[in-house]
Amino acid sequence: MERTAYTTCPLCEATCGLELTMLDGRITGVRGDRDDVLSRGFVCPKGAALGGLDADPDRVRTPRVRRDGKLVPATWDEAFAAVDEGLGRVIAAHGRDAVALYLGNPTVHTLAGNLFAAPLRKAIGSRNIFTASTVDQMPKHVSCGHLFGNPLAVPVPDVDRTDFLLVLGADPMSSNGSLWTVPDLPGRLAALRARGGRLVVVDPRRSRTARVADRHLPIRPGTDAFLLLGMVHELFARDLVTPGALEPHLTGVAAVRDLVARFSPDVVAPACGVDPTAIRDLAADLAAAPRAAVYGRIGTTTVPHGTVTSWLVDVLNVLTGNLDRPGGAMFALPAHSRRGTGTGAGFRTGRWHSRVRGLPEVLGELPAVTLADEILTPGEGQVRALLTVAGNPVLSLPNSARLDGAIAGLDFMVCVDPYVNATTRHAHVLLPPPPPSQQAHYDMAFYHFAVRNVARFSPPVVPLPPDALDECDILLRLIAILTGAGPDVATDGAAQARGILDARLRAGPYGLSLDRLLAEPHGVDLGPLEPRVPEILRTPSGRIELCPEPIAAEVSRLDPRPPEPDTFVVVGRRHLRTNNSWMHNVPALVKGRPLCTVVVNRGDADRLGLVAGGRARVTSRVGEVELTVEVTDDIAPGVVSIPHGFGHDLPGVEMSVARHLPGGVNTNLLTDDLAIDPLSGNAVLNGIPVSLRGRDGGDRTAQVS
Ligand SMILES: Nc1nc2c(c(=O)[nH]1)N[C@H]1C(S)=C(S)[C@@H](COP(=O)(O)OP(=O)(O)OC[C@H]3O[C@@H](n4cnc5c(=O)[nH]c(N)nc54)[C@H](O)[C@@H]3O)O[C@H]1N2
Ligand SMILES: Nc1nc2c(c(=O)[nH]1)N[C@H]1C(S)=C(S)[C@@H](COP(=O)(O)OP(=O)(O)OC[C@H]3O[C@@H](n4cnc5c(=O)[nH]c(N)nc54)[C@H](O)[C@@H]3O)O[C@H]1N2
Ligand code: SF4
Ligand SMILES: [Mo]
Repeated sequence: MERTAYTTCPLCEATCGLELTMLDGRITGVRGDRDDVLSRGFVCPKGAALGGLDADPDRVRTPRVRRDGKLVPATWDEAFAAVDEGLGRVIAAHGRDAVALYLGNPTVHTLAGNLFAAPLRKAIGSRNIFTASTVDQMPKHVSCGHLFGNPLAVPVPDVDRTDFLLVLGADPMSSNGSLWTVPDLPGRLAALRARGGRLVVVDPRRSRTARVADRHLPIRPGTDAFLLLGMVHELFARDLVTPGALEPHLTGVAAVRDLVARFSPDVVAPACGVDPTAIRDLAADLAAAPRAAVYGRIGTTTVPHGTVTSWLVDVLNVLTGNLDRPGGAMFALPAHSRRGTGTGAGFRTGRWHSRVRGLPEVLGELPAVTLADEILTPGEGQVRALLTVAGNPVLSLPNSARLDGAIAGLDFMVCVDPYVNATTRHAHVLLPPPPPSQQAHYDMAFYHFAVRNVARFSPPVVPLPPDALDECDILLRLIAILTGAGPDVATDGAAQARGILDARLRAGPYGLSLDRLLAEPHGVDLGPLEPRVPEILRTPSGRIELCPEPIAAEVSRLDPRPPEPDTFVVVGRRHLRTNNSWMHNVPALVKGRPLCTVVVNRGDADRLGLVAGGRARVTSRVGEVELTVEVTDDIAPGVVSIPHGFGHDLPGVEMSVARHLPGGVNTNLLTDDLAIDPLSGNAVLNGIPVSLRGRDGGDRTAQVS
């Protein structure tokens, strides 16, 4: 019989509430839940395709163990015994640092990952902990760590109450927001403009978000730090610095003024490619707006000075008095969190360093760019075994051909993942979590970045089949193995997860409980964001430290230089129907025009003799790929765009739709594992120098930088 069920979309950071139509244990229809307290009926094409993703015939539902070179079905007991044997062997012979862990993006979406990834990291006892954070947002954590003493205190634009929103290096109309849980952003931006507010977008591409903006400023990739330094300079020069209510909670304003003194708009303009008048006007508009917020994402983090850029975003919020006030950039207060005391030990990085490149630890992990080095370089502490949870590093990390080869040579690999993909095809043991319909959901991570305080718990809409294992149990059994309790420990992960969540809700700021949330399938609205300074701060001074020493030192090394002539750089892009590397196997999401193309500026294409629909070769220091060309006026000259997450046609991949996508290539064959943001170790994925030529090459080659 057909029935209706409510759940939370687990696919992106917007955390939409969904109304599902269920028939015989399958999702047959998906709509946005109109009664949802946060998403109010919004749904995107990915959420609408949840049924297809949930029931994907290529989804692995039985554990696999490698026998005679093949990944063959096994029982859970056999699989965990193989893990115990394999990891035990490596640890006994080479010690715990020989085991590396890579946690991928969905670990912050699942209850299992949110609750049990931390104890898993601890149980491994290795310095070689890696996550997708260092190919994503680590610069923001480092900058917030230094500013607020609290790396998880990331302010978000209070879009529903603001008058002026400045977006840099983000395309939330395509991504639906990131470090900003903001379902129905299209509706919220339309409301902003309808009430007379303005949206300005800084992006080398005329992205979907740029298209709905009042103003689009193209910028040279990787140079937002210079634009923002010029704006901060202008605020001081025009006496527009007005921290307002933040004043008593602030130190370091004068130091920032001294630091930016050499970065006038005229000095930075040639480096970032934005006209000095435009920089001055932008600073003036930001200062003049009654309530304003500055927001930066991938184009401000996965770039050479990601931490400095992320810091400048919040320096602007602070100096204009917009941090922590309604309509500005505010901090959420999740129902499962605790209020702080306003001071703490502060933040530091580099408590240990990576063995090969000496890169500093950040938040207990090492930069993912150096995973291949740690596997390939012989010596004491060499990585010989890898455990991945919800990650596809072979497609996601830079210089992935090298990483793929490194992973292929490991002694032992365990993957917790529902697909045999580019990465997990190398597994010795594959442990598949159940599909979304069979997992409980509560967004422990994303409520920290929500535009409104809400709480929603979604129990599984389909009971777990007897031969499946909740992902909480998968992780708990791995923890048991790694702590020496053996492969046969009985766990009750789902119940344990509920217990922990209930306790945290009860101890939390709103005194909620799991029972209360179970009774409210559309979520509980806990109100608009409220000021949290100073309580959220954890700096030793109890103040916002606006000019932290490590960041100041990095700024003093910056050199605003114009780019070399005739060079190309590559940037990414996201499409509404994708999510990183793992949604290309759902026919509804990949139908139509191929999504993986190289987008080239019309003038550049003409000069190089490239034509729309023709082929181009793109070459970087580390590799070369060939793609179909799209020609447009919507990208700055000298910039080309290629999306990431494609390139599934590798031997052994069991994703029958994704494998055969026309033209899909892995852009991370081009990105360079040596290019990092020094303060966070984050990968540089945007602004990588490349050369570009038609398939027949010849004399139409642009210069490589
Ligand atoms: N060039 C370039 N590279 C990029 C980016 C870019 O913009 N440009 N973006 C970067 C960013 S922001 C990110 S976050 C990373 C992502 O990097 P990764 O996290 O390594 O990659 P994903 O593609 O998100 O892979 C998610 C994996 O989780 C699996 N999975 C899905 N659901 C579940 C589940 O419920 N449980 C478990 N255990 N597994 C599940 C999927 O099958 C897939 O293997 O990529 C980065 N790489
Ligand atoms: N549909 C969809 N949604 C997603 C994902 C997905 O793959 N598909 N992935 C999810 C994940 S893991 C993340 S982290 C978020 C990311 O969320 P966003 O950051 O909003 O994602 P992008 O669409 O990559 O937007 C980055 C923008 O930065 C621009 N850009 C590149 N380099 C620069 C630069 O140097 N300066 C400036 N100013 N701009 C630059 C690019 O042209 C692009 O428009 O999206 C999440 N949501
Ligand atoms: S916006 Fe994100 S959370 Fe909402 S339906 Fe789409 S994928 Fe799901
Ligand atoms: Mo991400």
